[in-house]
Order: sequence, then C-alpha cells, then structure tokens
Amino acid sequence: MDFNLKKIRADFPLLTCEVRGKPLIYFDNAATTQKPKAVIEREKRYYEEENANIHRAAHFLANEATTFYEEGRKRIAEFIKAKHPHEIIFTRGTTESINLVASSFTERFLRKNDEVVITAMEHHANIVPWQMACARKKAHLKVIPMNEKGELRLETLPELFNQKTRIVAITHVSNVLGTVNPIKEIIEKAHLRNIPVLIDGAQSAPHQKVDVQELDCDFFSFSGHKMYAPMGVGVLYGKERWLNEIPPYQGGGEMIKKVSFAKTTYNELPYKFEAGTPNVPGVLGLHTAIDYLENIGFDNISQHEKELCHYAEKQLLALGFVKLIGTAQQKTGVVSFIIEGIHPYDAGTVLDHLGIAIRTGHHCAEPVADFFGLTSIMRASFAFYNTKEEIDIFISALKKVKKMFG
Ligand code: C6P
Repeated sequence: MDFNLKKIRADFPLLTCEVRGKPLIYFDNAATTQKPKAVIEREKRYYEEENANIHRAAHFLANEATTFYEEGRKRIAEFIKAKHPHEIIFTRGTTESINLVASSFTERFLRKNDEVVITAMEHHANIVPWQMACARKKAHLKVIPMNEKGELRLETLPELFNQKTRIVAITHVSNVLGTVNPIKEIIEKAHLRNIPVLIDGAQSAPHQKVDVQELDCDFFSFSGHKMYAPMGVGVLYGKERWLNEIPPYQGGGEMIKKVSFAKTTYNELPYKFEAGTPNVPGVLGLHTAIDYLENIGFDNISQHEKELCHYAEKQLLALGFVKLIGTAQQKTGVVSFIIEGIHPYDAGTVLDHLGIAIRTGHHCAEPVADFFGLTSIMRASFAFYNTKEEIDIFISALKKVKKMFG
C-alpha cells in the first residue's frame, strides 16, 4: 500500500479533535495509541451483533464468538510467526503477561539463591514481578548495566549469565530511551547456558516486525492498546515446551479439564492459562488492528517513524537549550529530553494548553530516571500517523516554554 499520510490520518477519528481549542498533536503514543475506525467498528459490531460468551454454550452466537476469538489467536500466531496458535495466551496486557511468567515459571523453576537477570532500562512491569518472585523464593535479582547513551553493557554478560541464572527478562525497546536492544545476541548468549529469555515487546511490536522463531525467544509479551487495538487485551507468547512445563497462573473456569473437591486437572494449552471470561471484543479488535498495520506495511511504518525521530532530535538539538536523554546508536519511537532549569511538568502543562500531548515523569521506569540523576523527563513518542509539521509546531511551542520560564 502507498504510504498516504493524509488518508491514514483520516482513519483515526481522535486525530481530528481539538484540545483546549487547538488541533490535537498527539505525541504520547508509547503510553497508548489512537484507534483506527476499523478497530472501533469491530468492537461496536461485536456488541451490536455478536455478543456471547465463548467456549461455554451450544447456541449460535456462542459458537460464532468462539470461532472469531480463535481466529484472532491464529492471526496473532501468524503475525509474530509462532509455531503453533496454542503458544498464544491472551492476557490483559504486557504487565499481566510478565506477571504470568514471573509467577508460574518461578514457581516451577526458581529456588533459593538462584538468580533472575533483568536490565537497567526496564519498565516497572519487568522489574517488580521478578522482585516479588525473588522475595518469595529467596532468590536474587541481577541487573545488566547500561552506559550514558542508554546502551546495555554487554561485556558484563559472561559474569551475569552463570550456573545460578534461571531466567533472563529484557525489554526489546526502552520506553524512556528508545534504545533497541540487541536481543537476538543476548538470547543466543543465554541459550549457550540453557537459560530461557523473556522479551518485553510492549514498545517494539507496534513499530517493527517480530519473528519469535527467528529470535528464538522463550517468551514474548505485548499490549494491544499500544498497537492501535483496544485496551485490556495483550499477548503472551511462550514456547510450547515451557508452557507445558509451568503451572497455571490463575484458577477458575475454562482452565480446567475436571474438577472435584478432591482434585482438579488442568486444561490443555492455551486454555490452561486463560481462566475466566476473556476480553473477546479486545481480541477481535487486536485482530483488526494487525490487519490494518500489515496493510500499511511495517517497512513503511518503521521508515516513517525513524524519519520523525531523527527530525525531532535534530530540531530539538538546534534549539540549543535541550538535552536529549537516550542517545543509543539503535533507537526507535521515542525522543526523551530535559530543558535545564525548567521542570518537565511546567513545560508539559504549557504544551498541553497548546494542544500538544507529551508525557512527563519517570515513565514507570524510575531506575532509568535515577541513572541520569533526574526525577522527571519529557518524552515525545511517535506513531506512523504523526507528521513533520506537527514536530515543527511542537518545536515552536518549546521556544514559548523557554521564553516563559527560562
Ligand atoms: N509503558 C509508557 O507510557 P501495559 O500497561 O501492561 O500495557 O504495559 C506495561 C509496559 C511494559 N513494558 C514497557 C516497555 C512499557 O513501555 C509498558 C507501558 C507506558 O511508557 C505506560 S507506563
């Protein structure tokens, strides 16, 4: 498909809205993306014409909803190139996907004095669940450090990946620094020691094509709402072997084969990990979002977003009063920065009054802000529907901010 920005923008109703009397400039896409009409319509159609619970009844609507839901699973398996659809577990989002592994995998495999390895640039969703698991099992959390550019210090891996390491959990793309980590290399190094690797793909799946078999990762997690799909639906991919070996995460309906007061046996994959009523319209919306994205093409998406990032960084540096946070060689999606002497919250508030949505704060990655000696950082994060003209308006707005506070 041609990359026609005007046509693409017309697909997103919210992009035509005004905020505080100004045309909206939405640069908070790493937090959540706007939804195309096709996704909104898909959810609406489900509730207007198809609503029923799945896997539970013999009637027409229930059968149809079950078919659509399972077609969604197949589509997602194909999208990330999983070997089997039953390696796709639907969750509420990346956070729940990681909590599932941190709970079930560690229940089965983590013992006293074992180690879990994460990195210095993780979102809290890929720190806290592991801390909780380590506390439960009296194990230790180890951290791959990073340098001032926001790149992982891979020379530390030989020491960090050792006979006590039970799992490595790393982000594919940092939500604060935009760093694209060399996960294939890290996975290869971990596998040399038979250590499984979980990838937090929350910030990569919306921007680049993912092939879990090519990466050879053991687990991969992402959120629907960051890739133009509804909130409340996410994915955990796990290799069949691991999913078979680890215990269920939650108990309830659908995840069982047979229940008696004496004993319960569990369902097969993927249902063993899907207790209770799932987010059926969310899965249908995610299916539609993936069709939409693949129709635009990930090459077009990556190229346009890279151009936006480079353009924004160049314009920000040209201002002369901005410091970029995160200058890794391999970056995507986000541009974080500070203005010396101006609190990000003040700057963010002025931008908001000009119709520009950016995020300020520690972005749920407090250790990253700590590393740079900061408590708050400004972040502009882009989607394929953003434009260079929007960046120009944003840069002019920052000049106003500097005049007001500087
Ligand atoms: N980051 C941001 O503004 P959930 O909330 O489960 O959909 O995703 C959690 C999560 C996990 N890992 C990474 C790398 C993330 O960026 C996020 C979410 C948002 O940066 C909200 S804090």
